Parts: sequence; structure tokens; C-alpha cells
Amino acid sequence: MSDENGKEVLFEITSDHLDTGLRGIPVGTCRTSFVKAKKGVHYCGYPVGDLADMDPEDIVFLLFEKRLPNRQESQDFRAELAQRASRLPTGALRVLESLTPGSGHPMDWLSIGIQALGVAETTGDVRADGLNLIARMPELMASIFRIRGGRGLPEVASEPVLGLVENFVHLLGKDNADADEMIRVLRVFFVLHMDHGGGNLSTFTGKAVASGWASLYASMASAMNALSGPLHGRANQSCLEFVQRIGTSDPQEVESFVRKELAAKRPIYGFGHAVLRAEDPRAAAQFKLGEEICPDDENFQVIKTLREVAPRVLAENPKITNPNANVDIASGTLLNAVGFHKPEYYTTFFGWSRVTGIAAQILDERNARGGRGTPIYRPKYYAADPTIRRLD
Ligand code: AMX
Repeated sequence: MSDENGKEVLFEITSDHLDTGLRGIPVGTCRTSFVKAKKGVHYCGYPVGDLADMDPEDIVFLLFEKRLPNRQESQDFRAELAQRASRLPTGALRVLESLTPGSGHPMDWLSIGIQALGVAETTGDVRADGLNLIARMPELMASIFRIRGGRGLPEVASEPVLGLVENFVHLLGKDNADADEMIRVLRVFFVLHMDHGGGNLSTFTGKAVASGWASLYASMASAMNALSGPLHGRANQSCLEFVQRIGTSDPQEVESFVRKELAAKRPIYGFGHAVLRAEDPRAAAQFKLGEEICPDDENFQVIKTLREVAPRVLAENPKITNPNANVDIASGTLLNAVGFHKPEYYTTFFGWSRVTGIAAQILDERNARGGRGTPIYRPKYYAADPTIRRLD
């Protein structure tokens, strides 16, 4: 359908769309990724499941350059990231030392840490700032884990040449055999969570703030604050807590637990999605990894049963548009199985990964319209009283 000027009509807006959180309303275009209702997220055209086992650095390159690197480019890009990480203004991380260990949520620390890095060094070049932040995230993440846990800044020197995930694990002081499984799980987690279209709350927030020409760091800190909410990124924390409450992998007992939760009007964590209408391929990729890493883990047994039982029960309610497993069903179980036993940190892993997609999208919007950038965000609100409704 076209309007009187011959422009394609994408969406008809009625008063029913007001106060629905912009749900489904077209806003812009996204060059890094799109989400298909049945097939999930695609990064620059690649189904995310096909990328899950690749080097995270190559996926960072993909989201920035819109193509995978060749072997030489891959090596050069890793070297570039290592070089950027070596210029970390380490004093910025000392801001975290002024916080009381154990206080607040780790996502608050992540946001403060990103802001502090921005205070120490913002170039104003969005690409450089984005890549600097990506390069510096492993040290920031490890510092949050250590300082918030009361152990101070990492005792070992950062070794960015190891790779983003590998350096983080090294900075945690885990250079033993357990580190290999930790690295394996984190690498897959990292790739699967890097981007998810343009309209999810944290990405949208980051781009909205950046549209006023706030710095990349300020925009990213805002995005992380958006991600911290329990309806958004913090669901991965809630999901493991939920799985641990079930405490059995017996199908009948799991079904009865699910029914009781629904009767009590509580969510069945790890199921449902705003956009997807099938099982999330990111869930499938993590189940596959779990079969290799921790097939006998108690929580893994529970989520395997849940994956069979919950969709059938949820599908009995016609209001639930997607009764299938989402990305959060397995991530907490895998992280717990390889040694990350505190669910409150799981959203920081999500945030760490998402920094890449958000930075790449902010860069794309800054470069839009021949370099003039996407205009400052300004959706329209109507007066709540219909008698005085008019355009603002
Ligand atoms: N458990 C219980 N109720 C559910 C449900 C679930 N897993 N999934 C959907 N519903 C309910 C909704 O709460 C809504 O109820 P309401 O009409 O009373 O408000 C109704 O079914 C219709 O919901 P919907 O249109 O199918 O989904 P939505 O876009 O409103 O919600 C989501 C999507 C993810 C918030 C929801 O499925 C949910 O709460 N899931 C459980 C929590 C979870 O796993 N969150 C992580 C999602 C992945 C992510 O984005 N990080």
C-alpha cells in the first residue's frame, strides 16, 4: 500500500498504539542485525547459530564492517584490539574501588565503570571510542568481579593478546584446567548476545542518547542501565534462580511446578518472546553446548525437562504468543556449571557482549544521512486528556 506521495505505508497507527511502549512501530533501519520471527537473530545476514563457534573478535569485525574478515584481517583486527586495550587508562578503574564491595547490583558497577572510562578518555571519534571500549571491557569486567567481591583490582597483568574472553578469564586468575570450559562457554555466550536488532530497549536507549551527540561512553552507560531491568537483561539472572527453585527433572513434577507458577501469576522464565515465534536458535545452540560441557549437571537436567514440558503447558493459554524456549533458558545453567555461581553477575556478561552491537549501531546512526547522522530522537506524545489532545 502507498500513500498519496507514493511512499510505502509500513504501518497504520491508531490510538490503540499509544502507551504501548512503541511496540512494533517502525522507527528506523538496522545494518547490523535483524530478527526473524521463526529463525531468530541474523548478524549481517548470517543466522546466529552458524556463528556461535566462531572467534568473538571476528564477530565484532562483522558487526562493524558488515562482512566477515579474511585470515589476515582477522589477525590484524585482534592485534588492533590488543593495542587499544594496552592503552587502558587504568586509573579509571580505581573509581570502582571507592564503592563498597558487594553493594548495589553488578550492572550498576558496569555502568559506572563505563562512564569512568569515558571520563578518563573520550576521543569523540565514535568508531575509535567504540573499539577502545570493546578492547577494554575484559579488564573492566574482571575488575568489577574482583573489586565488588572484595579482592581488589586484578593481581595479574592484563594480556590482551590472549583474546577478549581469554584475557578476562586470565584476569580472574583462572589459568588452570577449569579455564578451558569457562572460555568455551563464555565465547559462545559472547557471540550469541552481541546484537539483537535495533529496537530492544538497551540498544534503542543507547542510540537515542547518542542521537543527541552524547559521547559513546555516556550512551553506552545509559544502554547498560536500560539492560539492567528485570524485564530485559536481568531475566537471565532470574532464570537460573527459577530453575534452581524447581529442583527436579522429573517431567510430572516439573509440569506440576509450571502449572502452580502460572496459577500464582508468576512468569515461566526462559520461555516466551516479544518478537520470536519459535524456539530461539540461541537456546538451541546453548543446549547443544550443554550436552558437551555439562550433560549430567543437575540444572541442565531440569532445563532439558522444562524444554519438553513448558511449551506444551504454556500453549494451553492462547494469549501467550510464543510458548517456546528463549535465549535465557540455558545461559545461567551453563555459566553456573563452569564456575560462575552468582547469578547476579550474569547480566554483566550480557551487557559486555551487547556493547559490541550497540557501539556498531551507534556508529551506523552517526554515519547515516551522508555523515549528518540520524536526527535527535523525538517521538510524539499526545496530551492524556482527549479534550485537549493536539499535536505537541
Ligand atoms: N510465562 C508466563 N506468562 C507469559 C509467558 C511466560 N513465559 N510468556 C508470555 N506470558 C504472558 C504475558 O505476560 C502476557 O500476559 P498479560 O497479557 O497478562 O500481560 C501474555 O502472556 C501475552 O504475552 P506475549 O505477547 O506472548 O509476550 P510479551 O511480548 O508480552 O512478553 C516476555 C514477552 C519475554 C516478557 C514474556 O514471554 C515473559 O515474561 N517470559 C518469561 C520471562 C523471560 O524468560 N524473559 C526473557 C525474555 C528474553 C529476553 O528478551 N531477554
